Amino acid sequence: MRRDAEARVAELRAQITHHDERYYVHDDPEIPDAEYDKLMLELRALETEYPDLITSESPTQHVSGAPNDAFGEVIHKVPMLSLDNAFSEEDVRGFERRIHERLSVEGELAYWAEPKLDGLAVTVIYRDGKLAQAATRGDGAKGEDVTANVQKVHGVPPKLRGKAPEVLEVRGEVFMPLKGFERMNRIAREKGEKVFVNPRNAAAGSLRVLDASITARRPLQLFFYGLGVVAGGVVPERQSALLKALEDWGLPICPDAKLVRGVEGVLAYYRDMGARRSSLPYQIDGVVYKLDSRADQERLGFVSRAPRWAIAHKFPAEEALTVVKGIEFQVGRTGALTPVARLEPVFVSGVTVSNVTLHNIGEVHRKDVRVGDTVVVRRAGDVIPEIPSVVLERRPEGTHEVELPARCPVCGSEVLQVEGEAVARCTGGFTCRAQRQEAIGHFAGRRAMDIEGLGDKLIEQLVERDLVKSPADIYSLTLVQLCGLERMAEKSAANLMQAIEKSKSTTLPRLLFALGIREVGEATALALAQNFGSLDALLDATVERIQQVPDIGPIVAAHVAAFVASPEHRAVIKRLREQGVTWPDVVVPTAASGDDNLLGQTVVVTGTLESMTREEAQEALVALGAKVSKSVSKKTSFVVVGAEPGSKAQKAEELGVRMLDEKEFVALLGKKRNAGAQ
Ligand code: 9MJ
Repeated sequence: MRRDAEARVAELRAQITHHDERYYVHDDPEIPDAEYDKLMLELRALETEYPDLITSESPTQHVSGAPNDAFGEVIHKVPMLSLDNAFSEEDVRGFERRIHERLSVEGELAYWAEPKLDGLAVTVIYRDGKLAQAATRGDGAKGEDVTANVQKVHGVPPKLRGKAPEVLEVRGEVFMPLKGFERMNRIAREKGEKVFVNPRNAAAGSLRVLDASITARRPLQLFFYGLGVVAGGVVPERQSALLKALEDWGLPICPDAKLVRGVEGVLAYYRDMGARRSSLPYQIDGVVYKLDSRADQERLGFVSRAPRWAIAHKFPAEEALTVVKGIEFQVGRTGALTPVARLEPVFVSGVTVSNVTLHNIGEVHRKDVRVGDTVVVRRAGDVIPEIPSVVLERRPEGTHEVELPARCPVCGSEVLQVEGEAVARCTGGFTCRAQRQEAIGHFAGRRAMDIEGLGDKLIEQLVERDLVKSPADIYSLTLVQLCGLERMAEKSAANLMQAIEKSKSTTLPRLLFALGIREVGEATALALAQNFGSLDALLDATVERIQQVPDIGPIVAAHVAAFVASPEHRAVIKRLREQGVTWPDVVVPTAASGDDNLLGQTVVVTGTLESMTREEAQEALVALGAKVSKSVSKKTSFVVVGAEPGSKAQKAEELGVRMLDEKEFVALLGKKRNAGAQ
């Protein structure tokens, strides 16, 4: 047993030392922080069980990060420590219990709670109010001189305001706000330069550069949160007051920190920040609690590498490692082949992830993801999981680069990738079952024909059994056919028949959108409807005429022209008509209709209408060429006000925007519709 432990301890120390070097020296870690934390936890557990195995060189006993020789060396007079981690509520309760025991106090204590920024710790010395020196944490005892770089960080004052101590050493975290990180990576990607895997590495890699003009061009920020040496003056006794003093001297501090009471207070803060985490402008990996009384902080002191009076309460990991079991290609509505990585299921950020989309073949090659690879899986907030990188060091022997299949995995048709386009497509069109299924799902969707109850599972069966080959087939389905489907009771079949019947009466913009013409979304469908007025006019249009529609460029125009020219699609439209699908024509402005039409007018509908739902009112307006908006502004042409209107009517009143009641509105609709029919 002991033998095993000894060997494992040596192995863990070697691994941790390797990962420390990747993280602290090269700013280029191989594994997510949570994986590193696991190694550290295991080492700590073994050292607790076998205390005689502890040596002063163990990574548990010191702060990692040997300084890089290229920078000048700075000795920290007050060591720069790291923080102990809490991963559960129990850990936090243990932390607070130990504080009470050591201080022999009862009752609630006050804590300063702040976000734990994911960046690079630095210390900055102000002498006589002027920025004199800045350094990285390094190994905690000595760091790198980054004075020139820190001077270039946005918001770091060269001089302090007011009367600060003669020597004031302040500590904080340099980080890169998310917006800046995304912008910087986008530019780097466009130029074909190296992109950073996360904001922390981007911050570290932007600060630890010998040419400070590079730092100046990077969107860095610094929040201060603590002290080093102080001489020739006093600072407040409480952590909360200290932060206020730093702010008064002009130093940037985190706006999301606050004073809380007792263990319930810190846990409430944790939950609150957890909920806000994905909407914060910067990346955090947890929160930090610090005892508010600095006199008590001093009484508690430190253990090995961390203070006893502070703890970092980590959030669930947003990144984890797993293995790619396969890479498959899914076929979408327009035939686009999307590579999807099938993963060994892994728990990240509160959910189990087993599939991750890789968007297109170019992305697979850029990241060089292969079957058998160990990859980082990332899921931030409610965002769709992604694979930011591959752990190349763990690639097994004999892997192959992923190749684009020559034939569609669903129908066997040829796959084509147009030069200069990221997406490869199956050329099977409606003969491809996958495309058919997706096209019918789109057609039935809420924003298209809105056939309630016709979901993916049902469509899958209908297509599989060849009951529906094109959208028009939906309208010849019978009750008997529907009842024969799996998990379909008579009642739901009858409801579905009703929903199908109801969808027959639609609008031209909805129909155009539902047809699934490539590149034609709702806005383009509306523009086409408003410009051509009727489907027949569009069916007769040339590509040049289509391109005259505002906001429609040559590519979209070519897709629309190809669609209306295709005999297959014309047949579908003919059959839709034969089955009783109808849509009124849309009023097209003419010189004669002048001011009398609604084209281009912006209308808001508010309150409850008696003769129609708000959605119906909005659709009627759109069919007449109006733009429907959700909020009232000076640009609003008029507001339709139903019963019990809210603040929108009030706003219209204030702005002097014209208001119509339901009667006036119905009269207006009648007049316009008649005008359109002439
Ligand atoms: C971060 N990373 O945001 C500390 N930290 O305090 C905050 N780090 C810290 N405090 C003492 N907010 C050592 C490190």
